[in-house]
Amino acid sequence: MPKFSPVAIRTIALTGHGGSGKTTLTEALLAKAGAINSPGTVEKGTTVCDFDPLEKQYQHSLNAAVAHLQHGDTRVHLVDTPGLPDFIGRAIGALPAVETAAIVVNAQNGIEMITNRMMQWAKKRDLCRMIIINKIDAENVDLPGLLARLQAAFGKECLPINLPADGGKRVVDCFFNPSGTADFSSVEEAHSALVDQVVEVDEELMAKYLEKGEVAPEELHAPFEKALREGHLIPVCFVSARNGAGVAELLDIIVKLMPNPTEGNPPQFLKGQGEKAQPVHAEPDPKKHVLAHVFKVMIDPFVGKVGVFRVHQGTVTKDSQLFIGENRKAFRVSHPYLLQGKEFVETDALVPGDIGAVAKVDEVRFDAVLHDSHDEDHIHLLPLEFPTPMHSLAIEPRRRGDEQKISDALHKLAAEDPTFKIEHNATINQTIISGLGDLHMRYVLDRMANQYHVEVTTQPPRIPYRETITAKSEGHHRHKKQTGGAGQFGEVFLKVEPLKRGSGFEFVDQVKGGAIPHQFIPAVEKGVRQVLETGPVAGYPVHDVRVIVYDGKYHDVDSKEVAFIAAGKRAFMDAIGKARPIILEPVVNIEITAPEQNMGDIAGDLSSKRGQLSGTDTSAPGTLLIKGQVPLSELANYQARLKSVTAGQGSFSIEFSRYDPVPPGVQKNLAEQHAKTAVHAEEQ
Ligand SMILES: Nc1nc2c(ncn2[C@@H]2O[C@H](COP(=O)(O)OP(=O)(O)OP(=O)(O)O)[C@@H](O)[C@H]2O)c(=O)[nH]1
Ligand SMILES: [Mg+2]
Repeated sequence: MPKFSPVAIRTIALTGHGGSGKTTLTEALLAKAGAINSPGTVEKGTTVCDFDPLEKQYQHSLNAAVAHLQHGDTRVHLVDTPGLPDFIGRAIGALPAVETAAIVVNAQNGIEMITNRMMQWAKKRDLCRMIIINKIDAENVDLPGLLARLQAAFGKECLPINLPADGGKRVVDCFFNPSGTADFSSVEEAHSALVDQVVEVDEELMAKYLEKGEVAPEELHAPFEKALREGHLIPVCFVSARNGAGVAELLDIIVKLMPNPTEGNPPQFLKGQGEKAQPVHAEPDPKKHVLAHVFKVMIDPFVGKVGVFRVHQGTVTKDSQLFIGENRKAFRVSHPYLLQGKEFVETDALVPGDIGAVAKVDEVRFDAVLHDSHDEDHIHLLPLEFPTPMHSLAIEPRRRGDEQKISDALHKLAAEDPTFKIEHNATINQTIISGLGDLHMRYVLDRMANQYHVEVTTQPPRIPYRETITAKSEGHHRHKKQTGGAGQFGEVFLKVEPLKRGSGFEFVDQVKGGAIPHQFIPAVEKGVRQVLETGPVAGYPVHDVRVIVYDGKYHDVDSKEVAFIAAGKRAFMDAIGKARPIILEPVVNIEITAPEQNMGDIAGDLSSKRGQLSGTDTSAPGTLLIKGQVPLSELANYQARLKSVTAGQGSFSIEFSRYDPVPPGVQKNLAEQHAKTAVHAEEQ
């Protein structure tokens, strides 16, 4: 029998902006519960969760890490996630593993980019949310102001469950035993606000409350969970991970008030693909078939490939035979583990709510579903939405002959990281890697060097321009070649039409009466697709175009595949040339945090870079959050520029917004550059 039943388990992700103190808070919680002897620090590189050498070097979490503790009779799993925008893919990936997302807010910096995003992502995934305001010990923090800003940003359902007292040295409870004096606001008022909010989800209780003016605390539990589940309540609590204020209280809140696996909203599984996919509800019942989801894959130097998963249904034991997704061959678990950072703790059984790990299973991959029945085939999780990788580097091996090793290393890294993409451009024989930012790219290169011992040279970020057309037109080509005996013949007529931005490419076959025999249509499409890779204006990929092939001619003897590939290609080039082709560039949303007095300089700089401001907010006293949009190509060296304008105080993050046409001057430059390199390539 497992020691903990699902109702005695809490599974929580600590999320929030980089530097808000999630890893330090995990440390404080583990130490307070006695799971570790004393808390380590990020500065010394002694924390449970930042165990990777690169995490110690960067002093930031780079991947989700898992730890567990016991408080009373309850087991708590904590998932410490990265908060830097460059590594946010790993935090998003961990959301389906938990009932509760605790969004940690830095009391000094206030609401930051990832605070906003995480509140939205967690809501979209139907998670219960709580807000933890950390660093209440720090100098010059405006806690009442921050609470008001959180309520303005995320709604009146953000209600304090405790309040700071003695100038941030401790907290006073506003829910269980509301008495005492806080540094601001009133404990009684905070208590009634919470009760008022909770009873709103239960009509009977509300009637009773209105009549009697109070309700017993036990009666509040079920509606409290309902309010959390429905997003009708977002409890706010205060802590200092550094001096320990509010940490014991937070443990109590997690155990007494946060949902167990039977009280949360389970993630959405689907059976089958596309429109036929049917929803599958995982039930947190240890007796049912196993359904678990792998949200992290890591390579451990001692035990090899490790899959970290959350059990949503059934019980995983050492005798379990599990299938990975559609694989036909099951593997025997043998050693189910709990994780304490990098330590593997062997255990008998993992039940719904538990986070566990299996080692030495090569086929395990990020986002895989583990199950123990063929009936559960083709089950997958509702896909997660990740930010688009916008930062690209062209890489080349430093040593000849390393190509294969580099490709292997890159694919292993991509298998762990949903926001890292690899592309090989065959035309110019170049490998392009893309991720979420400079630091993400640096991390990939460091991992390649440290772990896989391959080094590469890099070219500056390549902007992923695209080409598209703005008008309908027609194209035609007759390919005819007579070389000695056998000839080549193929003729193609086609039309092109612009599609909505983001639709990609469509190929339509409207050839009537076998003017082009059926078996040659794929060849025509192949020829057309060759052009898509390197567009006619400046060699960038062509997007958002429909090609309709409607007529052609063939020859009984001389028509061959190659002839129709060539004809399709030329006909498409002919059509695009007449369809007013343009170059599109990526535009990003940018959020800049900087001291108020630098606002003028930052705004001036952005508008000189074709950028637009869309709004400003006060994130903390004296600090502004500036939002805008700017073409990605204008952000080269922005880190350095912002640093010099703000004397090192500013920071920024970007995310993809949309593709827009480039101004004519820019298009002319890009086309000229392309013409030059094309000539150069031909000369070689
Ligand atoms: N004054 C004060 N500093 C804190 C507190 N908690 C954390 N810090 C400091 O804040 C910095 C960032 O802490 P981390 O725990 O690494 O923050 P994080 O949220 O894990 O950051 P990422 O891993 O980048 O997302 C470190 O220098 C900590 O020592 C706190 O309660 N008070
Ligand atoms: Mg961290």
